[in-house]
Amino acid sequence: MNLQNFRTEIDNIDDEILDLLEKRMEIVKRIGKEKLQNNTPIYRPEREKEIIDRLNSKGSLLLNKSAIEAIYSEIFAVSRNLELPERVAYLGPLGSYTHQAAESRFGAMCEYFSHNTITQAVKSVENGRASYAVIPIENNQNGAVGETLDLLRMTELKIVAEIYMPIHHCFASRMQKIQEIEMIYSKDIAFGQCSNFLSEHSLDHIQRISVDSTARAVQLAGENPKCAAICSPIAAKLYNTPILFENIENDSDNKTRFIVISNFKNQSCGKDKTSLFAILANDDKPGAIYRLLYDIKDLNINMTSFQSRPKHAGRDFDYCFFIDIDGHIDDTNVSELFRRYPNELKWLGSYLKI
Ligand code: PRE
Repeated sequence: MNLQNFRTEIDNIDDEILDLLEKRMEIVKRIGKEKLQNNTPIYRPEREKEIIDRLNSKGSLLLNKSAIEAIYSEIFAVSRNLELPERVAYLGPLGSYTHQAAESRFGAMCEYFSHNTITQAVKSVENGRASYAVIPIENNQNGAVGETLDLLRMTELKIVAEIYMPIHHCFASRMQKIQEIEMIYSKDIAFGQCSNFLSEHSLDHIQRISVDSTARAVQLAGENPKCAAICSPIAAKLYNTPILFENIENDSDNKTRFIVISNFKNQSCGKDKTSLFAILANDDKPGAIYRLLYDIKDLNINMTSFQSRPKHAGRDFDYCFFIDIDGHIDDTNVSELFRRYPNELKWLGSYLKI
């Protein structure tokens, strides 16, 4: 068979795929109508997981789980947009790592709103302008994002999904010779994450300017010939700034966890995570935290994260706790935990554990 014959065969298969997708979308539209009538959530991560798991279990020889996920995440994004056009707020600017995380989950079809701060992104869901907000919550090198934890404590919105994204920084500049660079823009934590690269290339003594986001950094570096930026390769391309070095982070396992915030409750998918805030009464007395941790153990709940945050009220150096546990709020042991602390635990959402 020659190339032309192969291509004709592919064209025929593509026609069939498109016809089938059209049929799938007709059903999706009907589901959407029903959901709108019953006022139930459009985004159902547990159902999407069920579909991916089922397809993966068929044991395709050429399509592994990542390939199936990549294809279906776009199909799901198109489906959700057909049911109800999605509006997603994110911590910008355009090309930020958060923007990339948002696109990886919501695809190319929906409407995105960039915000300068995490607070503004969350507010735009609270006031109904967006249906979801995507914001960073922690990085495996730098720990928790305090602003996000504090907002979760205050808002009535819930975490409905999490996204883990590898973070690979590059060094971008219009200068061809790095010896002639006079200023480097980036985000403070990105400078720290690339300290080895900066030393190895004798860039330690160059003036550093910290800005809000790595995308903003490369935008500024792109406008000024003697400047460079530490940023994502996607942002460097977006702002037309040549990449001189790629993967310059100290640890190639650099990852950020992002969360999706919205105003509905997920159903359990059997592999869930629940986030909560513990604001304990009598926390100036011995054993206040012990009592909670004992109950978590007593109920056979696996705790996966425990972080303290300033209470911003009452005594100086007073703390509350952000906690992740395995399980869904409707699981017997998790709901029992909340029953034991009716006024001290705030439920922040139960969602598919990645
Ligand atoms: C569908 C779309 C969006 C949801 O997030 C989950 C699944 C899909 O495309 O399969 C359909 C649907 O809306 C549903 O099953 O609830």
